[in-house]
Amino acid sequence: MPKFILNCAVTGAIHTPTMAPYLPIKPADIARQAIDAVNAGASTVHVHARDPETGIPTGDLNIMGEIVSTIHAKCNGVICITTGGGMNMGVEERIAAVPAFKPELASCNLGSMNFALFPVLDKISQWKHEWEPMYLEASRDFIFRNTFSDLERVFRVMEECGTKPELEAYDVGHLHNAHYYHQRKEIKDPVYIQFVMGIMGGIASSIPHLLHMKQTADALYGNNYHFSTIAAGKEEFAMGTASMLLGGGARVGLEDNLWLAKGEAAKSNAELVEKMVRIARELGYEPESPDETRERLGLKGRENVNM
Ligand code: KMH
Ligand code: ZN
Repeated sequence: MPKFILNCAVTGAIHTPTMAPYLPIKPADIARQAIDAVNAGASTVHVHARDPETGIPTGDLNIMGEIVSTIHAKCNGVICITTGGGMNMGVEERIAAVPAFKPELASCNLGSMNFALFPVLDKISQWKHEWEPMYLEASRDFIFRNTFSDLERVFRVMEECGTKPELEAYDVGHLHNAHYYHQRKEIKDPVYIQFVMGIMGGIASSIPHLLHMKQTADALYGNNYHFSTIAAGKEEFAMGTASMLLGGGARVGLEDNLWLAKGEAAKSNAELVEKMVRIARELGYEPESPDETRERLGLKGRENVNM
């Protein structure tokens, strides 16, 4: 059975409590859902921290510490800590969790870009928390900052911590940005790339776009790289399946998608993982175990983290 990397992104910093009643926001709930996702078949879990009362994204290391130490204590999953953080966080605050917890894996966003969340404002008028409409509206004028000097800083910090960057490519140009540093050996082999699709400001979710991202990565990295695909929203399973059939992995989770099926909200991250596992097995594929993913990506091992 061919194997694939199945990632689960548990809470993120895009969806807000009013639009996502099943979104975990308290540290214990975020950790619980991550553990359940691993038990359902995910080999890596991608985590953000939120304020336990309001759900607003936060860089508070005590909260992130509670989340990752609970996951680390209770399951064998590979923990991928965000460095994208939330729109309300600067670059230093966004990357502070890497030296603090020295994770095996952490996200690294490959370029500065627009990052729209405001379109949902047309759909919702009543909000649980005051910060929600302000946060979403702010994305109209928000630049998701990831300059080349930011990237060099992130690569240096991750190198010092033995943390592998999960390279988030929101467009083809981002693949070339990373290639420049790969040529300079500032990104070590094997390269691990997430094709991030469906974020307004980046590449849209479609099979021709996915093929273009894949063919560009093939041309730049040969076969010495691994990839996985994120598709925001309802295209999550279609693009995840296409990615798997192309030899890559898939990311599911409430960070990127709230829907189990048309009109049916996912009640947990594990439900989304279970659906992707069902699809995969129907097609003769099997999700990797966390240790198989560690081997594939050359990760430092869970005994070398600070959690
Ligand atoms: N939110 C996703 C579209 C990060 O956390 O650094 C990409 C992401 C980035 O997960
Ligand atoms: Zn994220």
